[in-house]
Amino acid sequence: MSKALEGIKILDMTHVQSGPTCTQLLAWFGADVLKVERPGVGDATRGQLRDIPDVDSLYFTMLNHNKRSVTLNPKTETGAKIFTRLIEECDVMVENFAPGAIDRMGFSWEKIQEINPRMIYASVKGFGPGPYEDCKVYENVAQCTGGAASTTGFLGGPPVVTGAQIGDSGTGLHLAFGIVTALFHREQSGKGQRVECAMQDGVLNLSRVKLRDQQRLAHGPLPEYSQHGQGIEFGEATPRAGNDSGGGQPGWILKCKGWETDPNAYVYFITQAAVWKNICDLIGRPEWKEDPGYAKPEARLDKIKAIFDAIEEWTMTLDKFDVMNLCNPLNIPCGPILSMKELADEPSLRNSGTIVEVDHPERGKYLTVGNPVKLSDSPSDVERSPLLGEHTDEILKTVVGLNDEEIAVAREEGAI
Ligand code: CAO
Repeated sequence: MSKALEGIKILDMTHVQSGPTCTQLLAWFGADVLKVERPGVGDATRGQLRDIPDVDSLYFTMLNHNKRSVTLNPKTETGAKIFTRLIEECDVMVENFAPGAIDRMGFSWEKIQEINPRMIYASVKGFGPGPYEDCKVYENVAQCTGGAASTTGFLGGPPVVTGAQIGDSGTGLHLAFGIVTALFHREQSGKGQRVECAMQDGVLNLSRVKLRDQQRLAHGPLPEYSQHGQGIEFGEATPRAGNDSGGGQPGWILKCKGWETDPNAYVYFITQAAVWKNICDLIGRPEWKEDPGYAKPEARLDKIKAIFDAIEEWTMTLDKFDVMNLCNPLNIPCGPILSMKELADEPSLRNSGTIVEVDHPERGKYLTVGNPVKLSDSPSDVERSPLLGEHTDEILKTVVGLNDEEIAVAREEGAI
């Protein structure tokens, strides 16, 4: 079986998280990703959040699997020549430097097109065109400016950012989709094009149900928000909704047995209308099945908090996995709150390749995520991240076409 993106060469100028997420995904699918790093320095994340002295951090390794590393400074004369050759040879160039950094290296989009009209040039920036287009942006800035933070947290409390890296990894995923789309388009047009993803746009795309609710507010209160049932008025903007479900089926996080000492002894429970009768029987409230105050979803809306309190009385008597095991056969949607420890130890995630163990020459064995997208005919294996400049000579010889003497000169000049 061949890899889906075999034969595609990526000139990877990415660093930190958003861009590397994108190119790692393309590498998992079989693209040959050449990660260009500053000589002697490399991607800053190699040295950030280190757990072992002088060894590439997990932050770096978990974002740069299946890539080859070449050190190169395109700002030197020889470096610029080598970089030009790489642009000629590659199909896609990806970067997520601060706005203008690639232009300052002397490689504008116009110049890149001139060198290779088939090149797809993909960038992540914090913002699209507008007042903030020149700003540098990190994950939480994107979560805050993209609408996620204003709608996350509990009513009356401050905005909250989420641990899921929707600004960085989320935008990287959007970018990968844009690149593959542009590659598909190139098949017909023969031409490359520019692909741009702003982190603010990516976060807003993922927060769209909250923009939906913003517009619904113009027509009255949002009955499925539990604040409505508690008689709390809505303001002008979509409020923070705690653990309310983002959709039409009410849900909440409920305590399970052991919650007093285990911070993750909780379950997400959804009172899906279609299985209401099953829920009533399961929690010992069979009278709610026919009671006009509870039987229909609309009748329950002003009692959501009290209903979840009653369900919680039941879940608190059970282990979170027992809740799931009892609900599943009755088609009641729910999910235990799984800690990172529980996920790391979960055999089914190891079997599916969603969590994999990788061996690294300097750090030894560690866990990482595998490709979450599974293709039936194109497997993707996870290979360890490269050491800084591990493939410099190999790439300069086989892709750029330099000989040993030329490589030695480039090294002496500090170009590689
Ligand atoms: N050789 C020589 N110089 C290199 C180089 C190389 N191989 N690779 C990068 N550089 C230089 C760049 O040319 C740039 O120099 P100038 O500013 O003089 O032009 C500099 O290194 C790095 O640029 P930067 O401003 O992007 O880096 P930073 O650490 O200051 O900022 C970040 C980091 C992430 C805030 C910024 O890159 C950014 O806003 N990126 C876009 C948004 C994004 O992706 N954010 C998510 C990051 S993940 O949390």
